[in-house]
Amino acid sequence: MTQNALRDSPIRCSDEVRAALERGTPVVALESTILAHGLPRPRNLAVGLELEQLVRRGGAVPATVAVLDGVARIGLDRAELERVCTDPGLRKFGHRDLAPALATGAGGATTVSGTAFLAARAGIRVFATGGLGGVHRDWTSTQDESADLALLARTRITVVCAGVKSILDVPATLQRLETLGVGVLGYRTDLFPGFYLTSSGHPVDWTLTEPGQVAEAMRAQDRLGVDSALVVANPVPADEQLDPALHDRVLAEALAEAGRAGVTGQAVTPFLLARLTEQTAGASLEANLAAVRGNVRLAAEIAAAWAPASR
Ligand code: PSU
Ligand code: MN
Repeated sequence: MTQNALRDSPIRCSDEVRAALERGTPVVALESTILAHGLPRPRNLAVGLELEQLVRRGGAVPATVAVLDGVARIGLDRAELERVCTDPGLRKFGHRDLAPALATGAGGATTVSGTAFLAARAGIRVFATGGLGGVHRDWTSTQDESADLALLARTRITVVCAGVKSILDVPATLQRLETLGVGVLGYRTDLFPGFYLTSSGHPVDWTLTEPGQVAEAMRAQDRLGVDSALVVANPVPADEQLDPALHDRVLAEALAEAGRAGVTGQAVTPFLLARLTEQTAGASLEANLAAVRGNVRLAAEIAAAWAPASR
């Protein structure tokens, strides 16, 4: 998109993000659902600030994405980030929610699908998150598959993540990514990561080992006209992962509880993440944060290797 088109766009970038995009210097988009609905308060604000700091240390400009008062925003100041982390009225917006939110003046944190949509429209190519949404384990009865997958199938953006949340049906999600034509690259691993766990046990077809190699794959997408996302699957370091036996036991309990409590739709993911944090006495939270930090650092390196100004 040209910068003129961006000026007429309903998407408002912060001055810092706009300047970086105009100069072609590195930018990393960050999602806000993980802050507003995925992490407990008040830790979420500290994490939001820390992630932005990590992006800066990697030589890139952080662009946290959210919808505030019916305006799609890319790049938040401290007060706005505080709002995202404290406002109990803030909703959870996938890309399908953006138009009605703009029409009604509503506010919400953006999921992977909402964030990737807005970031790509603004010209941001690299995005860091924790774990993607995907196919839920009870899909045959609920048809619950995150809108993240379909959006990534038609958005040229590079998403750095620690795989998909382990609360999901991981092999079914990998199959859907294949069907949808979304590229999956293991970063220094030939096993797909398991979000809280270093490995999900499932293989990936591609292993890349350097940020510059990922940037080359992104340039190849441009040359070929490939219009889908690249998922860079970056495992949590083994010494920071959740104990796999604890993970399996607590997850089984949380899934059974969600079933009994009749939790459905958008509420499922936040419910399960919160139950896991409680039942592991915070250990799942620490593993989640370790994964996100690693993803944000790697995203900054990829953004630096890819940025037009660094070529
Ligand atoms: N990963 C996390 N915490 C989260 C999420 C992912 O570590 O809160 C969020 C992301 O925003 C993702 C969303 O897009 O969960 C998926 O939700 P759903 O399954 O309702 O599509
Ligand atoms: Mn869902």
